Amino acid sequence: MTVNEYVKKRFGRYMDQCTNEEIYTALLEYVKDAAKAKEKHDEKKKLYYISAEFLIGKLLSNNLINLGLYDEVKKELEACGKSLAQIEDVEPEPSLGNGGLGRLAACFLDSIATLGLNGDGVGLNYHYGLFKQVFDNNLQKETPNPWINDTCWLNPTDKTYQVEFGGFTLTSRMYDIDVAGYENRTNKLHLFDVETVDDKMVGSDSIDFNKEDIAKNLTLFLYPDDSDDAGRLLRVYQQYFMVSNAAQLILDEAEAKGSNLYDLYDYAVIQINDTHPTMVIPELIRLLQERGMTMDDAIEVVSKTCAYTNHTILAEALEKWPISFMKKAVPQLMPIIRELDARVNKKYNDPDVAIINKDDCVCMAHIDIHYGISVNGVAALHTEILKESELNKFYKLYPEKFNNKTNGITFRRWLLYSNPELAAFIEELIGPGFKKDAMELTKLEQFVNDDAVLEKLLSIKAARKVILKDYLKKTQNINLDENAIFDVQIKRLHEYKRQQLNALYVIHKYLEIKAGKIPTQPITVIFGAKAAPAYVIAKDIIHLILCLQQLIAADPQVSPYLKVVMVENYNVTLAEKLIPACDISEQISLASKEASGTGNMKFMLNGALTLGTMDGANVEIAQLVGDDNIFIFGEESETVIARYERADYVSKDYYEKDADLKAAVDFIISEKMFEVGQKENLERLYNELLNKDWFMTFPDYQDYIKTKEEALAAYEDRKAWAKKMLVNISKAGFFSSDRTIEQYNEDIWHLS
Ligand code: 26V
Repeated sequence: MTVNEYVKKRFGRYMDQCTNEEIYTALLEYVKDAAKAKEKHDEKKKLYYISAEFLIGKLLSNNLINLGLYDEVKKELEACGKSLAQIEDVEPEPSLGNGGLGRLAACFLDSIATLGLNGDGVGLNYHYGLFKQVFDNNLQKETPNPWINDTCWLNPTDKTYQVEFGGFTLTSRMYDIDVAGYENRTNKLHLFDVETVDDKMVGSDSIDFNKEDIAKNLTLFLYPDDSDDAGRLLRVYQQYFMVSNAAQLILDEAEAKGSNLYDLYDYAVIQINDTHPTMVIPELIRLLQERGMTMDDAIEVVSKTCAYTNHTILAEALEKWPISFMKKAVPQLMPIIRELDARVNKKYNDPDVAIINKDDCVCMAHIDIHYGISVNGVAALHTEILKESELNKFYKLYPEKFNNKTNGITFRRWLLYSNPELAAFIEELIGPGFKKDAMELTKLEQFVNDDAVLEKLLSIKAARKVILKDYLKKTQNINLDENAIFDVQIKRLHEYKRQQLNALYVIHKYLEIKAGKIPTQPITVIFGAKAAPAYVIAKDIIHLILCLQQLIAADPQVSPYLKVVMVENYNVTLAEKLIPACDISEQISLASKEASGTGNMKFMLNGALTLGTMDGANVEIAQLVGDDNIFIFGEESETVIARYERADYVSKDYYEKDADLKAAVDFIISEKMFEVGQKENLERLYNELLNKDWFMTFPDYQDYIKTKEEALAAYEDRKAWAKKMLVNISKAGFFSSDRTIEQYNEDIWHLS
């Protein structure tokens, strides 16, 4: 059946008589039917990728591409005078993730299906996801981001479970989203929800709600504010709800396929995405005991089924739940957790590796490490840091469990969909093989001295800048200069990612221009970032950037040469537009702090050059492309780790010794800034930098300025720059999530 026939059947009219909303609705059914035809149900063993976040982005075009229907649907729409781009505008983007961790989970689901592996995602059906960011008076405000309606990708199922909490029981329902692999099978993303949730607890312009009434608020938001106990406790309720449903589903499916549960690991493998799903371990043990197993047997079976991925070394992000929370929310798990703790203590007698710590908190990661088959980091450097410092004691106990799985990204979304111009050109040069085997991109190296190819790469980049300019004009009324160098930093706002360092560069450049030093090329520095609602300094950094944007735009002496743009509500859809248009990819975290980064990979694939520290996967990018094709600056992780150990960093010393740095920092609290910004916020940020600067921006400041200038100078030799772009694209194949998933399967999952 053609799309037009779907439209006719649904609405009684053909496409040319229908609204975009109606066509979208019909296309949704069309895609769902096509995806369903590719489901498989025959394999014995299944992977369950449990994650509190799946940042899936819009799905219409991606599904069409993966199902091999994109070109024909696009043509059919065009023949009726409709454009797929306009239909896509109808689709809301669900914000079911914070950033890299959730987007990684979405890329992984794509690759699992694309490789033909039997693996489903399991998570939660948040009604509003993460908040929608709006700017008001140069400050971030948070509003709800509803995405569930009658025409969305969720398919309700008849699967329901009982989930028991301390003092009450909720009935869940499972909703499924199809995950169509690229020219391969369809898997599922299972999202659990509870029918008593009351969307009306939330107004339209605020994300405040009553955190006490769990039955009504359980799945309203992703990660409610964790600055207070009520928010933190709600997160425990969410996590248990997620894993109790997952565990019941896993046992049901295994039994249905003939498992006697003593052989559960032949039917199921569970990947625990960060510690958020850790309670699946005690929950499975509990359910297996309920089904007649002894504690010893249940622990043994579960310990052979679960694997854990660590995504951060930041101490404040390693979950430790107070026993008092656990007793209130999930009292039935506490005896099991105490037993798991007792066994560890008996065996090792070391409080550092205990599950319950001296403050009566449950260390979630410790459960995963003791009672799982695998512990992996997400980039080579990150895994080394886990082994050598953060988790060293555990590494000594279980060296065989530790392994690295460098992150990856799906090239379907981040190249074929988001940059069709580049994808088509690559295909022209090396054929279509790179779509299935990303390592074929190395074939591009043969064109490194081909002027016509280099010219074309530059012209594609120029065209993508115009596309971005038009898009930002239309959607956010932002004016870009397509002739400027686009320098882009898009990621969650966090001090360790150091947007503040980039902002200091902007101030430095502004002051230079004011002093008469005019850049040879106009520069546009683009930011996109949400800050956690309770993260005060992160919000102050957003305020600083927005103030700089306003101040510079209003200064005719500076604005022709320097522009600062902070896009509102940075999300997957915006990333798809920003990344293909970028020249310089800012990856400037404090070395040792960014576990991997995945934006860095997307930029490289799209021919942007990295300006970054030796952190996360930047290290592997640098090794692959070589020193000539990347701009590296700053102190290395060993230096940073040693400085933290000595605890002798004094930011003021740097400030006092460096007049240029001092001028940039002082500008934050200048009269000019107070004219556009809030004194309180700017002074707080100034004081934070001067008296703390926990993520050590000052020691890297001069090297950053110098290296950025080198990058800007290199940009002027257009041919040399294009060569660097080509090398980056040709080496990006390693960062395909297909490679990552092959390694997970080979080393951990062992699916056929
Ligand atoms: C969590 C939290 C929770 C509350 C307090 C502040 C805070 C700060 C950081 C985090 C990070 C959670 C884990 C995470 O998102 N990690 C990211 O995972 C990506 C995929 O592996 C990786 O590319 C990023 O480098 C890593 O930051």
